[in-house]
Amino acid sequence: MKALESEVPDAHFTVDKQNVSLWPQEPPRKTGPCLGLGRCLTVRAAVVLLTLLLVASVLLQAILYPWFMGTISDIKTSAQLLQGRVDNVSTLRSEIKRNSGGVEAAGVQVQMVNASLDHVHSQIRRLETSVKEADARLQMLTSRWEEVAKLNAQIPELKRDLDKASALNAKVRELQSGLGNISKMLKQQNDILQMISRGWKYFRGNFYYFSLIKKTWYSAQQFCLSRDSHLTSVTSESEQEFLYKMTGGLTYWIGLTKAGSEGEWYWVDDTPFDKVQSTRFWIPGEPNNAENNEHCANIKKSSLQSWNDVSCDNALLFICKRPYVPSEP
Ligand code: 2F8
Ligand code: CA
Repeated sequence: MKALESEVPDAHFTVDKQNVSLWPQEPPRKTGPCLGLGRCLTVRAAVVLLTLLLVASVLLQAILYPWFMGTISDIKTSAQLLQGRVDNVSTLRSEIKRNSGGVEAAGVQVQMVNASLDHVHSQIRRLETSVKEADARLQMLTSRWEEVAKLNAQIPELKRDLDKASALNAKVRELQSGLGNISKMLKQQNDILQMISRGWKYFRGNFYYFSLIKKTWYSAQQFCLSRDSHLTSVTSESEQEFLYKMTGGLTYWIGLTKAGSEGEWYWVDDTPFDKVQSTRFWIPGEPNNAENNEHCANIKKSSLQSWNDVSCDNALLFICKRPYVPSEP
């Protein structure tokens, strides 16, 4: 090896535009031939090859480096984009995880909303049914309303008819009342006529019976009682006048007595005896209770002053009196 180093000087090379030259430390003399032909070729070939390799390397570097660097840059960019997307995916995943609970809750709420919607839907159907029914009823009411409107239109005429009917009804009631009164009067007249046909006289609400036979005062009262009456009382001047005019001058028992009392006059039909008002009906000087035995009174004269007291045992004509009580219809 040392021998070779000593024999071969350090190689230097230059590259110009057309040639690649390889020479020792001291450029060889061009005039000197290679020491050995084979070795020289080999060296030259090696030099050429190395040169070519170097050139190729330089060219490759010159060409491929930008491409390579661009590719790396693209790869970096892609990697950065990918990293960004991975980050986005991670963010999205965490958000999805975070929102999964919300999604589940939202799902439950959606189910609830769906249930509510079903309920609302069924209610809407029911409402639709109700609306249809209401519509049918409304139509029915409308038709009835029209009927009512027609009837309302007839109201004025009906009111006039009603007024006429009311007036007629009032007249009918008036006539009925009149008829009732007439019927009542006819009934009363019939009652009076029946009593008159049996010999009774009628005067201002009372019937009077003027006997045809004579009796003692007590027997006469018993007879009157058997005819739902009493010996007559006299309570007014008109009644007194009626009675004395009917006697025709004959003497009749009346229902005035003091028998059984302590000297006080009383009416046998329980009418209160007005001593003062009755004074005008006595014959002047009467009652004198002649022989201390005159305890019953009669109508002796045909005048306002017609009463006389006599013994109750005398037999005289007598007058019965019965109040007229209209019978029920
Ligand atoms: O003068 C009055 C007197 O007249 C009669 O008696 C005489 C009467 N008696 C009879 O009628 C029975 C009395 O009563 C009367 O007071
Ligand atoms: Ca007398």
